[in-house]
Amino acid sequence: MRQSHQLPLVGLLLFSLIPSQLCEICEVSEKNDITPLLNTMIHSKYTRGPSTANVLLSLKLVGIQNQSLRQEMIKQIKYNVKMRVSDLSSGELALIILGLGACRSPEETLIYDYHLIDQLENKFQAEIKNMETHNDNPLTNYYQLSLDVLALCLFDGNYSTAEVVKRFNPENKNYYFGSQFSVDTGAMAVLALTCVKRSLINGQVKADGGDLMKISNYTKSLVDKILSKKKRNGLIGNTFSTGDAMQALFVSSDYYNENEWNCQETLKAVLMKISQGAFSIPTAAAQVLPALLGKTYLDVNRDSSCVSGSGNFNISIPEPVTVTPPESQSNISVNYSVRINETYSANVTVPEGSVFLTVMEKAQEINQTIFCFTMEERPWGPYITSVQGLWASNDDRTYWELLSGGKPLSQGVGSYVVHNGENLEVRWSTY
Ligand code: B12
Ligand SMILES: *[C@@H]1O[C@H](CO)[C@@H](O)[C@H](O)[C@H]1NC(C)=O
Ligand SMILES: *[C@@H]1O[C@H](CO)[C@@H](O)[C@H](O)[C@H]1NC(C)=O
Ligand SMILES: *[C@@H]1O[C@H](CO)[C@@H](O)[C@H](O)[C@H]1NC(C)=O
Ligand SMILES: *[C@@H]1O[C@H](CO)[C@@H](O)[C@H](O)[C@H]1NC(C)=O
Ligand SMILES: *[C@@H]1O[C@H](CO)[C@@H](O)[C@H](O)[C@H]1NC(C)=O
Ligand SMILES: *[C@@H]1O[C@H](CO)[C@@H](O)[C@H](O)[C@H]1NC(C)=O
Ligand SMILES: *[C@@H]1O[C@H](CO)[C@@H](O)[C@H](O)[C@H]1NC(C)=O
Ligand SMILES: *[C@@H]1O[C@H](CO)[C@@H](O)[C@H](O)[C@H]1NC(C)=O
Ligand SMILES: *[C@@H]1O[C@H](CO)[C@@H](O)[C@H](O)[C@H]1NC(C)=O
Repeated sequence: MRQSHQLPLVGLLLFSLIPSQLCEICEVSEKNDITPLLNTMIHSKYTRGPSTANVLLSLKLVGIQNQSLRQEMIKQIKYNVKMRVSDLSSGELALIILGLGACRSPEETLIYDYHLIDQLENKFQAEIKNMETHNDNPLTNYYQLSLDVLALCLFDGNYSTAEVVKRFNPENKNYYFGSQFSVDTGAMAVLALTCVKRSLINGQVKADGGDLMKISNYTKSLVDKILSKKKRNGLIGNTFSTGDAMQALFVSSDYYNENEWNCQETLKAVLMKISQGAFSIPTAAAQVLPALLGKTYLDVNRDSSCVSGSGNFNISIPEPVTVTPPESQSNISVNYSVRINETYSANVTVPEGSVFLTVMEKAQEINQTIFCFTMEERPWGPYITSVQGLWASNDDRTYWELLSGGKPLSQGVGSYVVHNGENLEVRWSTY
């Protein structure tokens, strides 16, 4: 059940002073339900790849101790920090700080050895500066700006509350992609704003009185927007935003009524998706796991949360079952289009069970000029950066949107499995 605390007179202020300890957050009762997530995270080559910080953060938050894995991940992060810290985006660095710093473990010292807080302050400033010179568009996005504020707030970095108040107004366009409110983005902002609010109340950060009021107001408005994206089945936004939304709702329970959100229902919907194999990407698994065990990114700097408590359990993780692909594959054909101002189409034949990327590669073989594309390996898989030589740009808010039957997909080209007769499209879009 969602927390059922009653604080009639004590009210908002006191609640904010003793945050979340009071909450009885809903969490999984059957630990086996999360085994597929752990499998994905632990037995994956990606553990050494770009999603390392996210996986480390997630495993530490829920108290899973696998020393060999942990050492491997820290080694990877150390390498990234040493060799290419200037190439890291602000949010990537923020996640590294959160991952290293979680649970007051020995590797926390790396944050200070490598001056990561200073570097994050600079990267955050660069985001703001880009907004000033590029029509309010950050270098990355508001999901990352929220991660930045969160990491600076939790690890005593220097940030301006006035800047946060100025930027994080819920009406800011950066919370939206197209006309759609981004639940993931709003949820991460709620976590960041909650941290800032707590610092203000505890007097750790100075601000004028109006800031606290505004931050509360923003939080309320964002929580309303998140709840308005609740689906009939309990998911909030889509499968992949629900974990972040749960975290946001855990820390903001004084901004909505108990009857506005049924945590158990949402939990059940996520568990259903897990059983269907929806979280097969380590980043996806890492993002959803903390919420399922009642944890949030705000627990990162609390000593108790990782060392003991209900989150800490002894789980033995079986080797994943490797599925052998069927012997004789049949072929399917799809109608693949690239849409810029004109639409270019081709009938493409691929083996059954192929992902979107295979279609794009096949199309490129058919006609290199019109179907050529580039991609980048990201934590969520391959990300399409250009098609026909036309490059996506954050400064212009342009990207290559993926659609099927005219509807945007909720997975990338490396994950989405195509169907016979489907109309697939990559469309030059703005967000
Ligand atoms: C911001 C954002 C975008 C921006 C990215 C550009 C920008 N301005 O930063 C825009 C709006 C362009 C975008 C596009 C898409 N996105 Co997006 N995006 C996000 C968001 C909100 C934050 C990502 C981030 O910065 N994370 C923090 C940094 C540190 O991590 P990062 O992984 O390095 O971030 C980079 C990549 O993730 C990449 N990226 C963004 N989206 C996607 C999607 C995929 C599949 C891949 C491989 C990479 C990728 O851009 C980020 C900035 O460089 C996440 C939400 C989330 N929960 O993570 C969704 C999210 C990652 N996106 C998602 C999806 C589905 C898409 C699209 C496929 C949508 C579509 N139908 O076209 C496209 C990508 C198509 C392509 N070209 O390959 C899903 C992925 C789910 C999944 N299982 O794969 C998420 C989780 C949202 C959701 N809940 O559905 N996205
Ligand atoms: C610990 O992680 C390693 C990978 O580094 C993995 O091989 C091993 O199976 C994990 N142990 C458990 C108990 O999950
Ligand atoms: C913190 O940043 C502000 C500007 O954002 C600057 O004026 C101030 O001197 C900084 N303080 C420290 C201790 O770095
Ligand atoms: C909160 O924001 C809304 C919309 O901007 C505004 O109408 C309202 O007066 C604000 N409330 C407070 C307490 O600031
Ligand atoms: C954890 O599991 C391992 C292997 O099953 C076992 O040897 C160990 O005693 C367990 N530890 C605790 C604290 O239960
Ligand atoms: C599928 O297509 C490939 C390549 O075009 C071809 O070699 C294969 O025989 C086809 N398979 C079937 C079952 O038709
Ligand atoms: C493929 O899709 C394009 C764009 O939607 C459409 O114009 C074309 O007629 C379709 N081709 C076939 C064979 O269905
Ligand atoms: C699409 O057409 C519009 C209007 O003709 C033009 O301004 C724009 O540059 C074109 N876009 C691309 C990517 O070619
Ligand atoms: C696409 O190509 C396949 C295989 O060549 C063929 O069976 C199918 O009828 C074609 N579809 C369209 C719409 O032309
Ligand atoms: C590729 O498509 C373009 C535009 O439709 C066409 O001019 C060109 O001849 C095609 N190339 C091949 C190799 O089919």
